[in-house]
Amino acid sequence: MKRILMFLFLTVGLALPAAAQAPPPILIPTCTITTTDVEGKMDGFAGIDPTTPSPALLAFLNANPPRSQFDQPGCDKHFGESFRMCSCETCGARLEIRVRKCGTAPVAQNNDGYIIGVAPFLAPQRVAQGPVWVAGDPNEKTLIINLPAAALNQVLCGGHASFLDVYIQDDTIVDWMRLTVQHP
Ligand SMILES: [Ca+2]
Ligand SMILES: [Ca+2]
Repeated sequence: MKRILMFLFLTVGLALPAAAQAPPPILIPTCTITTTDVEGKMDGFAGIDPTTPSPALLAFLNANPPRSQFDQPGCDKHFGESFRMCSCETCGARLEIRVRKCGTAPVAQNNDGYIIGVAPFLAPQRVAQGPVWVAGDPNEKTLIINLPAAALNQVLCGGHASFLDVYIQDDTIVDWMRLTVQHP
């Protein structure tokens, strides 16, 4: 009996400090939903598939014609496509764009840029922007652009926007775009 009591005492004695400690915090994941939206067909630049720009992006493109569709060959055409957003609050997103140079002359693409946000892309309407091509790029590549939550949410929620607009300059052909969004 004495041994049993001693064992119980030791067991309780060891257990008490642990029981007195605060329970570990319960980690509640806040970004558990992932959605993916592909625009255009992943067909290796085959044929021509229509784009579906938002009204604001269409107006932006029409102000600077001509515009291009998915897979449309040729240079000096401006490309735009939009993603309909189900919510302006996100945990960030990643945009992949399959691109090809419009011609063999390396000069043409050097100055091509992209802008992502809400057309007409005034300063408060921009989530990301940058060059499409950098020195040494092959003729085709997948451009990957991370869209931070803070900038994305500010542009979408602040502007009450339903679309995320993507504009790509004039000497780049686009095969497809894929937007992967993390949601709360
Ligand atoms: Ca250009
Ligand atoms: Ca395509």
